[in-house]
Amino acid sequence: MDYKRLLTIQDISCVGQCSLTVALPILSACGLETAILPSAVLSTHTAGFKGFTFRDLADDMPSILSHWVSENIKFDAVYTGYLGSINQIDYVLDIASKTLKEGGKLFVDPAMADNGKLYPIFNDEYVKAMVKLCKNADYIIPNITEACFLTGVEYKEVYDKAYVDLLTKKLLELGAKNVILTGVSYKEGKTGVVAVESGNYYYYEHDKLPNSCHGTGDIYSSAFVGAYLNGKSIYDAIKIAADYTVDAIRITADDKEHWYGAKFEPVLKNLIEYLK
Ligand code: PXL
Repeated sequence: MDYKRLLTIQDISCVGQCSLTVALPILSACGLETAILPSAVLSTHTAGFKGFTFRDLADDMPSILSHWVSENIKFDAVYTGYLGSINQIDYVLDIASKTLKEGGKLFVDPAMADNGKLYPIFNDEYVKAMVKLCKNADYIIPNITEACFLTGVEYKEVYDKAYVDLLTKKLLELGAKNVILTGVSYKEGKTGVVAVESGNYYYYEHDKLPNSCHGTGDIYSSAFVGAYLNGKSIYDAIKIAADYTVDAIRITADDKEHWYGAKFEPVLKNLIEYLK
């Protein structure tokens, strides 16, 4: 059996169902050996909790990398999410170049913005650094807001296919080899995902639920990477990740207390089923 080993680099938000606390269980459910490199430790995520703690772990990255190099540790893929500080970008590029096996893939979710705004703590300098990381990626997985920040295209809530084509074209011009653009909605009650892989264009449209949850970008990207590394085609991988994310949002809908994340755990069994 093909058993792949992946490294994911993103923060530990101790509470809040995002980043590593989401990526690790999802990637494990996808049957992948998942090594982690925490980019930062926060008491909670930054979207709605007040007074969160933040410890940047960038300074640990060079010595972790040199240890891995001395042990000849290699990965089939590296998948990055929320990083948290500008000086991590060069370290992350160095880690990917020294630990990816030949033919290994770099997946970058430029987790930094949503609904037209950057997350707290990020600024234009961070966006520039993220552009540099995206340039080197095999797959980037931005939402529409992140795509706008990366390309300088004006953010719009209502748009047509020409606008989405402009975004994907500009993202590819940055240097990313393939693009997965999430949250692409052309009609009321529907949303979807665009993929451009090796010049081929795909769109998977699905229901847009009335509620939205924090952390669904991380659920989506983790499930996409997991499905893709299971050998699914790009279209099947964007579809499986979307169906699974919708399942998690759906079961969270009626719970007003659960405002900080999506209940992705009870539907992990659906993801495993979709992968069969
Ligand atoms: O889900 C993205 C994310 C990840 N990590 C932290 C965040 C957020 C979104 O706000 O605050 C710390």
